[in-house]
Amino acid sequence: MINLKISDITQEDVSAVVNAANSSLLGGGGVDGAIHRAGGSQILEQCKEIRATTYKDGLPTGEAVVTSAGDMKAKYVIHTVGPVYPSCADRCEELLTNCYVNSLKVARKLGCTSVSFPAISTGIYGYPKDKAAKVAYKAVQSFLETDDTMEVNFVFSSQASYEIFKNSIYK
Ligand code: AR6
Repeated sequence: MINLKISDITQEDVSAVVNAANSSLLGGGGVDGAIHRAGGSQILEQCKEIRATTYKDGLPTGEAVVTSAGDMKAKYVIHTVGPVYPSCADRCEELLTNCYVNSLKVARKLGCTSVSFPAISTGIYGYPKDKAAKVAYKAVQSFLETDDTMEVNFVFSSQASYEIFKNSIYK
């Protein structure tokens, strides 16, 4: 099931919230800053551990890793790195698709029943919201064809972003 909603992603009561991180995994602005502030220092500690072990050179664009969600209601944070637009060039769609699919694969492995996504790359990373909406929706819809037990929420911080997404996916 796919839901669209206007909310602050840090308040989601779901198995996992997805973070629009950067490859350093050490925090930033936007959703990333909000998640680290709401979840507390546990998240950063676990991100540092991932950097010290599995991803010494940083998390590549399109990949996903998990930490706990600290003080948030969610159980997990799945961190993924969206493509930077337009320097992603002819790989923008592929890389943004990877973010959604790899995050959902991590969620499935963890036994998550509900996952909330922000509109990855559509803030600081500059991906046009209408184009990103089509890619995001298609990626999630195809994934759910193989796993229809998962509830996936697209969470928007404003009515305007919500409207752009809703209007783009049906075109
Ligand atoms: N809940 C839901 N959506 C939000 C929230 C929130 N609390 N806050 C912002 N948005 P962005 P990116 C929307 O910039 O483009 C960070 O510095 C926002 O309006 O968070 O992938 C990272 O460390 C926008 O539509 O992520 C990276 O360096 C969308 O979420 C970089 O930003 C994503 O905006 C990643 O940039």
